[in-house]
Amino acid sequence: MTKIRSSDITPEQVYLSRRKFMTGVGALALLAACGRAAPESEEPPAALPVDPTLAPTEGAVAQTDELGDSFTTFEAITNYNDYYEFSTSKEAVARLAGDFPTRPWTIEVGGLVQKPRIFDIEDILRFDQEERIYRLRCVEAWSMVIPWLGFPLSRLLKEVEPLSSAKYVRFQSFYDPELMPGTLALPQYPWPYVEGLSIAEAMHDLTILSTGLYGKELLPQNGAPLRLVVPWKYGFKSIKAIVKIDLVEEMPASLWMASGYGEYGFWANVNPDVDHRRWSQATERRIGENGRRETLFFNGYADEVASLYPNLDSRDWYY
Ligand SMILES: Nc1nc2c(c(=O)[nH]1)N[C@H]1C(S)=C(S)[C@@H](COP(=O)(O)O)O[C@H]1N2
Ligand SMILES: [Mo]
Repeated sequence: MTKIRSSDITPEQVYLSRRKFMTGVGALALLAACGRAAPESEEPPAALPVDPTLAPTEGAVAQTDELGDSFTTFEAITNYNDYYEFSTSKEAVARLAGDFPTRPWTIEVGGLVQKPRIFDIEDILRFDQEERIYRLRCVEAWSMVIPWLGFPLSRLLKEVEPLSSAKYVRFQSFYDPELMPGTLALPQYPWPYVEGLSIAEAMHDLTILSTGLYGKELLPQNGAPLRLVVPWKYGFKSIKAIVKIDLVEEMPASLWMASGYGEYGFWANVNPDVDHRRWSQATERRIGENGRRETLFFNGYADEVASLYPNLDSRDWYY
């Protein structure tokens, strides 16, 4: 007699069967629990296409983004990671980050705000969490579709009451060379990892702080316990393991800007027509698929975000 061990059931299978259940009996309850209907949820889930090759649970539904692209597997999302603090080898990050301690954890939010505050990660988890299905487009021309859990960054920022003099938001990652072997291998990098957004970008509804994916808490390799997700920009903007958020007047220098390697600068909006110095951005490899697909302007989110950028033709927005 064959027994199914619980270790044979992947988080993806559990997640998809739970989603199927929720679609059947509780889609409205789910929306209510989310506190806000995510754009993806406005479609009746039963109408979403099903990719049979990716459906471990018979009849599982609603496993695509709004363009009909299938979710990348949990396996791939958690084992193919860019996280230079641990390693430049994407396959090695999960193992090297495995024991990274994500509790206790605090996030200091300050700078040009009325009410600076230190949030405990438990405070952060009390914000209503919702699902956001986003494409993640790495600058290295690969991409995934990830069902994140999180909440709009704007909700956190409103709590600290930004001053009108604040023009940008600066994010900083946790940094401890003893826990992060990749930083010792790259001593020439200006650690800690830092990224930034304009206030308008930070307040945009698509910009989230993420605490989980596939219905589970984030794993260290994906930036636990708290990371940024900005789906219309190259993936390096979506900074992991955030410990500090500052509202500032001047454009902050990101790690990549400060590195002096001529990498992408501050704006880094996805654009198939603006190439990296060393490779084309016209196409990308979707992890789990064969061949290449065309890269989308603003990673497919132009309708939502193009209005953030006056004079869209200026190359400056895309590098
Ligand atoms: N602190 C930190 N954040 C980071 C990175 C990093 O090296 N360090 N890599 C970035 C890059 S290049 C990408 S593509 C995404 C990858 O996120 P994922 O591993 O969860 O898919 O994380 C981004 N956030
Ligand atoms: Mo990346």
